[in-house]
Amino acid sequence: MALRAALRNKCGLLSQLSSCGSHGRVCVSPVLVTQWRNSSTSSKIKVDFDQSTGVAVMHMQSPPVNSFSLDFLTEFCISMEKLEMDKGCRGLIITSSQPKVFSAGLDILEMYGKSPEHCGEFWKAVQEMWLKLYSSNMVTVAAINGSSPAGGCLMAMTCDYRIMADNPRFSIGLNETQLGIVAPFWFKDTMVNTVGHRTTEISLQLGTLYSPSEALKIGLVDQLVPEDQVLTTATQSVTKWLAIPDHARQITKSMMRKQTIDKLTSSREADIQNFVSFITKDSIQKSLRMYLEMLKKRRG
Ligand code: CO8
Repeated sequence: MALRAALRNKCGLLSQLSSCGSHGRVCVSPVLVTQWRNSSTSSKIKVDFDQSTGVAVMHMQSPPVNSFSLDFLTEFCISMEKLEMDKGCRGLIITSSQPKVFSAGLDILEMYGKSPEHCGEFWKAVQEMWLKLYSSNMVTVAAINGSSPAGGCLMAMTCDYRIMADNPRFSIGLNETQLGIVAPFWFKDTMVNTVGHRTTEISLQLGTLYSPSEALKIGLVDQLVPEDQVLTTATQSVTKWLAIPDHARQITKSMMRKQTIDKLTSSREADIQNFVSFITKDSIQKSLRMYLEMLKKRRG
């Protein structure tokens, strides 16, 4: 709790600082920027920033499966704000330090057996993660070096470009219906923007998890490479994207994404209320319990 409060205060400070720029670029104290240079480690996220290339690599390091807990999401948002404020940082690669898993998506334990107030706070943090990443001025590349179901897939789709390890054991997709829950409209919109309406319609209803080669075929990921080349290929891709003048690329990105972003920003509170009333229903709590038991059994 203390960690969260501290992180929230920092986040608030950074939000205030970040409000004075146009197109998301900001006026910020050089002291803060200098402190951030090179590398930063919090408990769940490690960021390495290469000043010579202007590219930061964010390593998710929250064992066992990089699930998005409230603390994880808070740390993620703080890291994003810091990077966004640093004019020298133009590109971001997101990857995992965990073997075999990019991210297992939302932490189910944050939605199971929790108070409505907690669920509301959690959902606000999920929204914030998506808003920060989808509207980022940086070139964002997901280096998907493991399985990436549900919220993990959302995070990858929210980046500009996706490179996945070509390992048939890994899977990616929005599998929410398999848990008995429903992906909210902005998850759906992000997938429609990535793979089109028809594919999203089928894949969301069935809760399909795709193998890397299937994901490439439907355009859910852009490139497959051997596992040990995911990060180097991501670095090469960012370099290519950074050859385009920032302002032209950023305005183009904003033009493509603004409508989808505005839809959530104009209805954030209602979306939180919807989530809370849905997730706290007895029937949904029962589905989550069964799913958690299934995960445990599968392990045993
Ligand atoms: N949340 C919490 N704990 C999890 C999660 C999760 N999402 N995923 C796995 N775990 C736990 C497991 O229960 C297990 O715990 P324990 O060690 O206590 O037994 C531990 O992590 C390790 O898991 P596995 O043994 O399964 O690890 P593997 O490496 O074999 O497999 C996978 C990794 C493939 C990621 C696998 O764990 C998996 O499939 N996890 C479930 C992923 C999933 O279905 N996530 C959905 C989350 S919901 C979401 O993101 C969007 C919700 C939108 C809400 C809409 C509501 C209106």
